[in-house]
Amino acid sequence: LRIRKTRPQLKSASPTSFRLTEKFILLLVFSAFITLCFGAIFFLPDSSKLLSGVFFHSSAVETNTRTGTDSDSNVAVGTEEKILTKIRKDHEKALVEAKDTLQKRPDEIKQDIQDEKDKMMTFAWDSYKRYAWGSNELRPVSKQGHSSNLFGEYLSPGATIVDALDTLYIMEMFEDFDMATEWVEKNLDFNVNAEVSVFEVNIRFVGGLLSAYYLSGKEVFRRKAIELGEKLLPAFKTPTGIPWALLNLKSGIGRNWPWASGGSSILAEYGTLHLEFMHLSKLSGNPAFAEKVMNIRKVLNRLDKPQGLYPNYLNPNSGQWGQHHVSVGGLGDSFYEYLLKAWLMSDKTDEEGKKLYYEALQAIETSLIRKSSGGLTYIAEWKGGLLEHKMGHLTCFAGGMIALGADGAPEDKTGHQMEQASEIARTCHESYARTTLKLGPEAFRFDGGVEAIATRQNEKYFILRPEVIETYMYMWRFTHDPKYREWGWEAVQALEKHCRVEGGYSGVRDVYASSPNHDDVQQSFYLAETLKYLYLLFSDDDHLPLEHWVFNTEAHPLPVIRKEMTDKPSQLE
Ligand code: DMJ
Repeated sequence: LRIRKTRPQLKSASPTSFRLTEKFILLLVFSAFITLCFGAIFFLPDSSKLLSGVFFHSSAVETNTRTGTDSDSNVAVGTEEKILTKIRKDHEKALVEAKDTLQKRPDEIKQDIQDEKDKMMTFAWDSYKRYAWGSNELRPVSKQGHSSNLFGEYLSPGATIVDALDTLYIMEMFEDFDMATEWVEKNLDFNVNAEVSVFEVNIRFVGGLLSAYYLSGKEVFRRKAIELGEKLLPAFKTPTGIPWALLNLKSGIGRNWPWASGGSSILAEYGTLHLEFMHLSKLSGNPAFAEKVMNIRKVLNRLDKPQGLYPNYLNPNSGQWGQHHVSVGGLGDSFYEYLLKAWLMSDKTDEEGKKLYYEALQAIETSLIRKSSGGLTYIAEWKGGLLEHKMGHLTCFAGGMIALGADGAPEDKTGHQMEQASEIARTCHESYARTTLKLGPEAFRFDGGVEAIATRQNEKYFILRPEVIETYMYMWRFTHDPKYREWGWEAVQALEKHCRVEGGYSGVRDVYASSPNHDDVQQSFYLAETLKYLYLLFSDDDHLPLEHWVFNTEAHPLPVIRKEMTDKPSQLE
């Protein structure tokens, strides 16, 4: 009704209904106005003319500025020079202000990401809930569940649920945390005839359950973690006690990956059980867990290490090294991380862990760390005495690890190690910056005329891995250099632009392509690690302080075990 009433009123005011004399007067007023505007330009001072040049492109101003020969023009030039100087000054001031804003930016970024993290985690989690609830992972393009056989096809899956528990809690998404808890109570069952990867189940499931217990105090997580830990114990039934890589949870029969050198177990797998198993002993009162991992140390201590390095392959029957392939990336990485963290998590009482870590780091520095001709520090791989000048995305976690250990470094090496950590962070940032999508390749090389660039097609993919952001998070905590938050923000933008699809976040097949080709997998570690480290990068330092919490290799926080600590989570700071 209101519309009908209004419309006729508008119509009656329309200019088409003016009489001829009124039209004529209007025309006169309008042309007088236009004449005044143009006239004003001629009478305006020079400074305004210069400005008007912006709109009208005054060629007169340009000519005078360039020649400045006759006296009249000299006056104009003098005036214009003043104006130009002022403009230059204003410009400089603006630049300084812009720089200031850049300094301030991390705070603004912090706000952005505090908003964004909710959006990112909520979107990743909601998509999983909607399309893949109960499956291991989500296929965000085809919008369905994905059963990665890393966890065993029949193990009641839900890897994303268990991996994301602590992130939900830390980000205060409590309704979702409760929903995930209920799923664990009702569905997470280990009495299944399934062959699983001991390493993956330990870092994602045992680690995820332990963290959820320590954060929330809910008994179900403690019970399930111990139950699962007990299921893994048969993996250690080998002549040396070095565990099998794969284990059938029902029969307790283990074996190694068929592709591993001469039936070997893998350094990064058997060497990444220590933190979780120490906590399992603490929580269960059963010393067996701690004994198993301490025995691994004993076996390693007896062996000769080529140039002080640890080969990736070790035969669990003979106790001898397999192929002499050394890597701080895939197959080796988290073994080194767990030596350092074993010491830190023991309230710095595990002196052996400390010694082994710093010795290993020294050997890595001597034999694997190199600087490219363009000045980028990288960690190469070692194959039978020959260096392969390649660094994996996985290896980028080492920046954070070296920074974390720098404080306790022997022989005044703290500064040196911090420098090394920041150089590695820079190199890994470069590996992102030198791509089209601004996301890092799986591996990048420093040979054949390239630096920090993937040259092989099968090394150009990005699967939402966390290691580079993990290093930014540690570097930020130890230096508060704003560039780490800037770099983290760049990663957020790239993830949003290229990995976000309708049904969640997806990896991409080629980071150098002009547009993303999605791999259709939202990895569970994206929620466990990538989004958590991003969140912590923009949180205050007292949010999960590093003096009290040690992150397992899947970013599940475990408390430092104080000598006087009981197993009650309420006693944690
Ligand atoms: C994670 O499962 C862990 O960080 C592991 O140590 C290595 N790689 C993935 C993520 O890239």
